[in-house]
Amino acid sequence: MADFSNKVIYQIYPKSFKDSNGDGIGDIPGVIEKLDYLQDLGVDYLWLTPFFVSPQRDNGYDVADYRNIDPMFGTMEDLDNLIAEGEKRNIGLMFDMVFNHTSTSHEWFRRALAGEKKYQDYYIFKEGAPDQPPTNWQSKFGGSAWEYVSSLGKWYLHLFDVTQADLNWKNPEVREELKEVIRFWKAKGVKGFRFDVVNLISKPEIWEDDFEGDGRKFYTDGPYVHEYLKELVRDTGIEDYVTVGEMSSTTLEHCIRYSGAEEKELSMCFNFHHLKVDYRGGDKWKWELMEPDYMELKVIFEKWQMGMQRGNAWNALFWCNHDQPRIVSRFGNEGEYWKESAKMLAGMIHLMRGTPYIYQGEEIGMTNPHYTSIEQYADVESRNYYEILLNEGKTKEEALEILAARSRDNSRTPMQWTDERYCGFSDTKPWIPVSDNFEKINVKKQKQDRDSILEFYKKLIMLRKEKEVIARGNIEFMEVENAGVLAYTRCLDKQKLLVCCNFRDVESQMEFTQEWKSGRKILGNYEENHKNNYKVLTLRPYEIIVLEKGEE
Ligand code: TEU
Ligand code: CA
Repeated sequence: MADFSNKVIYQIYPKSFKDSNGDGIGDIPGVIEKLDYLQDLGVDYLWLTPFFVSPQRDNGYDVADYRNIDPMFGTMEDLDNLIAEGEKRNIGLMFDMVFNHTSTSHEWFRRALAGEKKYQDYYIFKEGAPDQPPTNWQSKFGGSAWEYVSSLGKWYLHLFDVTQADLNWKNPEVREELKEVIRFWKAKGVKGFRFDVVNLISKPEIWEDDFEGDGRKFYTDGPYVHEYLKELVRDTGIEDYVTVGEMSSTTLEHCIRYSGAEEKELSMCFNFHHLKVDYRGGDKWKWELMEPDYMELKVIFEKWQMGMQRGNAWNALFWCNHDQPRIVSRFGNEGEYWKESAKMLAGMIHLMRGTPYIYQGEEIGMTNPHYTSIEQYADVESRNYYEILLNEGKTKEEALEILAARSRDNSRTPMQWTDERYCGFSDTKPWIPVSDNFEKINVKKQKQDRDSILEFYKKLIMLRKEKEVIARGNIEFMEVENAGVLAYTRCLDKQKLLVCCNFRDVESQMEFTQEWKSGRKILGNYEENHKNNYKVLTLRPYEIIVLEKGEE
């Protein structure tokens, strides 16, 4: 497997990145317009979320044609142009393969509904009475995971929206079809692939009810998932491409196999355990407000970083993506310590062992948009759960307060380029409302500020290129009593770094060891030097300090 340890990947949600033709919807020509900005930032790959033909029920994760671009995003020529212009800037493209399910508008599903047995076997259809779903499993977007088709007298499985029918990976014809999709985009010059919820593709042999949860225990990291991944990678020759799997509700053991250097499955994987420390209860219920448990966060980081290191496997490092609220609103501070906390969170994750991902707008500290009415929300998951919360007896205000913290739309608002109307994203009203703070938080303002969050991200990316210890060094966590302080070292030969992060909005102390007396500060988010007596290090609110000890 190739080494992507010193690379940085930037995630673009095209619908909200830049609108080039004034229809209020981001598009591929808009991405091309911003390639110089991305080259200046210093990123190596661009992961674009799906722009394929889709009814947009789940904003493109409901694919109706894997080989064609949806006209709302542009033309195939625009795509060829993006790949070519990216190449000129040494930026590779990573496309998002949604292979667990297709849209019910896909030709395959339409032919299945028309009664063609071949295409019914592309999906998971089960005989059954109209009032008796095959299992009691729940969709991740609420409601039953089964939909009855009366014309066929059968149910079909949809782990997500009812318009997203799960594919039958047991069928070799399905696996062959999907390999052809990879070969098609490989031939076009695509350099990497993200595989959407790829650890859900292997369904169980026996279909049974789940009396403790929503059914995920039966299909998550399923019986043949590793075989399917090995076959897909081998038969399409993408062992040395940059590949990342989104692993929903997975385990460390499986992630060591998914991204193990010898396994020849994927280059790395996303897991989400660190983004559930503010979720409560079974299956980690998302739709309830809870303060983040920072002690649990530290435990999770240590378990996964050390476990993946021992397993010779590779992490995708991230806080943000198109499904998660903005991290500075979630684990940082939107007010007095907005800049410090955004920088601290960035440094914490970028200096760990793995390949870091930057989600559009994270590099300028974009926050949640603070929507106040359900009409502002577009996301199918959010709108479904708004109704579920009301049906559970929550008031509209309570439900809206939960959505304002949890909704996936928090990260899907237009990228804030300038302080002009519609934040420089478009010259017409965007498909989703702009965040209420775009005049204060935008690229144009931060490009003129040497102390900006944007400049801090550039420094982090440069450090990763300059210092091999960041890309390839071993990681070790320091025992720190204080629940609000996370500290770890990175070592490679004689190079050593110490990274100390204060999660708190108050001063926090951590024990300091004599060996770091000679440490040189190479990165921080406060100007003046920190006070320390080399026994106790005092960290200011949301302070990050990075010390280096070189050859001695
Ligand atoms: O996400 C899968 C997934 O696990 C998330 O949807 C998660 O369940 C939810 O957002 C947390 O509440 C992938 C894509 O990233 C997401 O955008 C798609 O909606 C989903 O798969 C279905 O394709
Ligand atoms: Ca457009």
